Amino acid sequence: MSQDFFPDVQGRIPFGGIGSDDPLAFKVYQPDRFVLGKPMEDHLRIAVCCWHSFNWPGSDVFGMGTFDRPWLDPRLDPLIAARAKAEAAFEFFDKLGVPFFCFHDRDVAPEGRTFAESTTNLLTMVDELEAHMQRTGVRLLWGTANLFSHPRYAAGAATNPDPEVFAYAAAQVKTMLEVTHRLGGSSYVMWGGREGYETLLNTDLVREERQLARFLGLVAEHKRRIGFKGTLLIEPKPQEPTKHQYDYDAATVYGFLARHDLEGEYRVNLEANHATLAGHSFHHEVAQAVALGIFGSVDVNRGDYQNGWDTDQFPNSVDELSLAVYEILRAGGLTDGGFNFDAKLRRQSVDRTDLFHAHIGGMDTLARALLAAATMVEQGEIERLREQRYAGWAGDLGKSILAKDTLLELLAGRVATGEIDPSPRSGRQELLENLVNRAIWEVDSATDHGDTD
Ligand code: XUL
Ligand code: CO
Repeated sequence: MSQDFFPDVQGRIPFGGIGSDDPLAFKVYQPDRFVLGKPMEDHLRIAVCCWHSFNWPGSDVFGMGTFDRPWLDPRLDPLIAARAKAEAAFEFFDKLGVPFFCFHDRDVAPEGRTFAESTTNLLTMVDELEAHMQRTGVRLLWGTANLFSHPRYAAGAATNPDPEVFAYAAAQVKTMLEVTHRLGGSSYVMWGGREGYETLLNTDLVREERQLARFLGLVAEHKRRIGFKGTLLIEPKPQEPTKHQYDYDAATVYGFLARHDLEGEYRVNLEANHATLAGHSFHHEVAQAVALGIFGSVDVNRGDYQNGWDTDQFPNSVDELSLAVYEILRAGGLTDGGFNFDAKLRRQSVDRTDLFHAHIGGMDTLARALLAAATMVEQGEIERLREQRYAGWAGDLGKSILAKDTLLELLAGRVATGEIDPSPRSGRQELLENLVNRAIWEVDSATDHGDTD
């Protein structure tokens, strides 16, 4: 008989519609609502993360944990605590009604005194997770190894100056990749937590890049060896905790993959707050990854425009998210990726029920962004204007340039005679921005009237 860790919520969070004043009901998210021919749930593939939501006590660099999390009580035996944590997590996933979860090895099982003991702890807990997954139907979106918390990783994992640390990290990833495979995970994530530097004075950039490439090559090889069919994902981030992280952004990751013959082996897991830390919009990162053919999955959250670190707040801007979701829909939608809430509560949100408020708000925001993006796709006007802007390239001149059928001399000759004499044309940015707003507002009015299609 499992404990009731979330007594404020009895049963599944219901759909209440936009008119509902029940804070514990969805306003927009309806898993089985059809959008562009498939259920909302299959478009969004939402996951809850175990680290922020179940393994973090609400501590920060200035203070201790603030949250009411009985399963994190340090006086408990570590494995009893881990079992209680798994029970709490699955009770939450089930009540929230999400199809997926994500975890690091260290989120679900305590680190032992030796590697062998850590692995035994992990495999014991994987048995428990498997039973919870079977009981609730909640699936694994992705697994990952924590290669950044333990002091051995202070100078990085794959990029560590000590090859023994490389080997230790390799052993940890091997185990977690196999665990992810066993649990039927859709993909496997590599976030290079400390794969970067604190000072260039002690750093050999050439060596560290080679080490990282070798590590990723070994992981790809092991994936094939064990027959794991999921996608390997690199999660870009420009800095924090290191001063500079090598997987800076989607374009940097792509260049790295191309340089090391790893194209086709990895895609990216893009996180909204990592994009903004890199000086990009999340929209930019998604569009860039799609353009490079490496878009994979999303860690959905938001940053704070007034400060420069990874605040990992729950997303609440439909305006921003609908642009990113629009790019994903244009690219054909998510395949084995998903939207993982890599987001955490504020430290003052001490009640366990705050976890529900945070996820319900995030899921409603995502659902509305999906409806707005689907409206933009259905109306087709933005796409039509984009295509029209490049129409010249479908003509003889454009075709001959791209077909390498011309020379600078020939082009110059036609310009010199006045045959080619271009005139400026509007980029129509404001018109396009208005079309986006119209789509967002149309969603408002549909949901205002309690439409549940
Ligand atoms: C850290 C971060 C990680 C990865 C998984 O910024 O996003 O939680 O998502 O290791
Ligand atoms: Co993340």
